[in-house]
Amino acid sequence: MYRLDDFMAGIERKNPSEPEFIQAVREVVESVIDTVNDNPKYIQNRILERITEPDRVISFKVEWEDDDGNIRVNRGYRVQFSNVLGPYKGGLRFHASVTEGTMKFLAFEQTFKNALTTLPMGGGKGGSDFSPKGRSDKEIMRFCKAFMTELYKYIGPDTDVPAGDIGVGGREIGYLYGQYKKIKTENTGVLTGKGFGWGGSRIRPEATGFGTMYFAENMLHENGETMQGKRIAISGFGNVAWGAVMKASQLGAKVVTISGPDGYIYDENGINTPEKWAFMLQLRAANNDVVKPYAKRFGADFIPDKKPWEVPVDLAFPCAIQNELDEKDASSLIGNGVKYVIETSNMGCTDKAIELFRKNHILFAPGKAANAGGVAVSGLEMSQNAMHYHWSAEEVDEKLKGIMKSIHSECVKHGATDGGYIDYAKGANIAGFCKVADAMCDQGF
Ligand code: 2IT
Repeated sequence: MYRLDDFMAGIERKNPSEPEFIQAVREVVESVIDTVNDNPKYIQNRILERITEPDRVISFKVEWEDDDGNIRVNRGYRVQFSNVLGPYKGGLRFHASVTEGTMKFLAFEQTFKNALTTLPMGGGKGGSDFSPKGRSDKEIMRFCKAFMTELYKYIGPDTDVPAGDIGVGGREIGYLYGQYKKIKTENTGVLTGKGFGWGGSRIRPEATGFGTMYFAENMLHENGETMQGKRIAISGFGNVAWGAVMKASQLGAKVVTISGPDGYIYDENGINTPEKWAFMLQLRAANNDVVKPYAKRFGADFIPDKKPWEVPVDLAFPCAIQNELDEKDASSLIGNGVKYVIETSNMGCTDKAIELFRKNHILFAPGKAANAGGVAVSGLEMSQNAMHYHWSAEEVDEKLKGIMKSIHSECVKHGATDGGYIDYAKGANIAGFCKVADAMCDQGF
């Protein structure tokens, strides 16, 4: 018999000063502990101990030269968490906040998320504490090339397939892929999120944002509602927020906020035109980490140093970074009548915020379910690369919709409670965990 607090005390001892990893593990173990205790196979196979320990954590030095000729040193990481279901798969994050603990939490989450997609992918994550903010295009290229000069040793199309995450988009994937090819002379699908002209998949840039809206649509339908006319708050302004804003508008909803580290934009008219979407891409490409210029360009309000969760909305989509939405934000959303919170950043809500949503019966979708569309289309990119073929945008979009629908059904199946409330977080954790755990039992240790 496992007890949550005893098990977590062991995790805390083993992973000191990694609060995000401990938080991610606690969320999963809390959800699955009854399932584990009811299943002698999981106990005998020591699944809880084994599933919370990464296969390996790789850290390496990245040396590069800035535009003024100074030599810079950053730390690079790749955490290969689990390859039980397939090659390690997960993004690369370039952000000042990156630490070994961040990488471990993201790789752990990725393992269950990838399991939920039903595609054959294990879990991994990588990145660096390099901050692209304020860096020129040439500096980014030099950094990416130096990073890949180390990373290439550990990856391969059937071993470990990285992709983008915060600070790593199409531009960065291009430089990373270019360097991999220079070293290996190999045109393989070793990275996903590639440009369409050189092996990338249609819809991959949009996939995380589209996927989270498809997931939300499924939640609404489950509740007898539709997206039409709903007011939506979104945080962030990068790749994920961009896809989400576009799809929400296409589905007839009105997105009234986006945000950056400098504050948030309130656009009463809705962020609903191709010009506004294109401007978001410009903001991201400028590497300044600000959203304020949107306000001037489109006559919207800019609220400095605040988060968008004070705006009354029907649905909220945190799309920026871990723990961006806390207890206070949750209270203000609930006070303003929010009905659905769809976590789209990885672990975007604190545990106290989630507790409040549960207590108030606000439907809460966890990131590992709602944002799985990104990695799902990465999985489809791997399939297309392996076939030396590509599918049309319509074909990929249809597959993405099907995958999000099936993840939603899994959450409902495992997360339904007696009172009728659906605990999506619990459902996602149980569904993802059992898939990995069963495969571990099958494969031995
Ligand atoms: O968090 C994520 O799922 C991603 N950053 C995408 C990973 C991927 O391999 O496409």
